[in-house]
Amino acid sequence: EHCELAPGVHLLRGHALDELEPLLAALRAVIAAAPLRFMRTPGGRRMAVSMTNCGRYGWVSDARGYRYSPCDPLSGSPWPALPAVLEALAVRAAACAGFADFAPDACLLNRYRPGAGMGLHQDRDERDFTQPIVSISLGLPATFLLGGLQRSQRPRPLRLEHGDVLVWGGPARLFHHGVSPLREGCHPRLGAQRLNLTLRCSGLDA
Ligand code: MD3
Ligand code: FE
Repeated sequence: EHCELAPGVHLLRGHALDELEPLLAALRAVIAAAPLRFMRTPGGRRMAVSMTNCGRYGWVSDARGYRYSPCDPLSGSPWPALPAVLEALAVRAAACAGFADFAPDACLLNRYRPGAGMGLHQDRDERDFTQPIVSISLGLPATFLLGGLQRSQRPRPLRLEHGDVLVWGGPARLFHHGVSPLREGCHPRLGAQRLNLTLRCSGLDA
């Protein structure tokens, strides 16, 4: 099932389910090498969502600001490689949505526990806004908030479920978005959590 929610926002329901077990095995290996951790905002507050990365670059936040880094600050080592199963899934989803040459070099892995959410924001730490972003949702469902270019635009709630893949680019690339606090629950495969993978092209190698 494929629908365009707004120009440039494509929802591919259940797209991540075909290769779920290889995907989960790959994520387990990523988390073993680069553990999930609560980063701090530049203002010093602990984020509600725990995060890690894989791929050539990882998104990090600390007192120095938000940026992409080739190394995990916890270990000083490069982030784990982007698993082939994950890259293939993201490239295929982007192509389905009309973005033929998606070349992700960064994957942020977010883990939401019940009660955790993400405030309305734009993804603008990348250098290349011509490339789309692909987001994969696993585990407990979440209410995603889809806003517009203007922060003042009232966001539209959208339920994202286990296996859903969202691609956004073009006119939607800089839309505001957020995630409502996760409801309590226990997913049969993933337990009391939601995992979100966000694949991006940082543009750092350009
Ligand atoms: C933007 N993560 O890590 S990704 C982030 O579910 C982040 O963990 C959220 O925002 C998460 O920066 C959401 C999905 C997403 C989906 C649709 C969008 C972001 C979007 C549509 C327009 C703009
Ligand atoms: Fe975002």
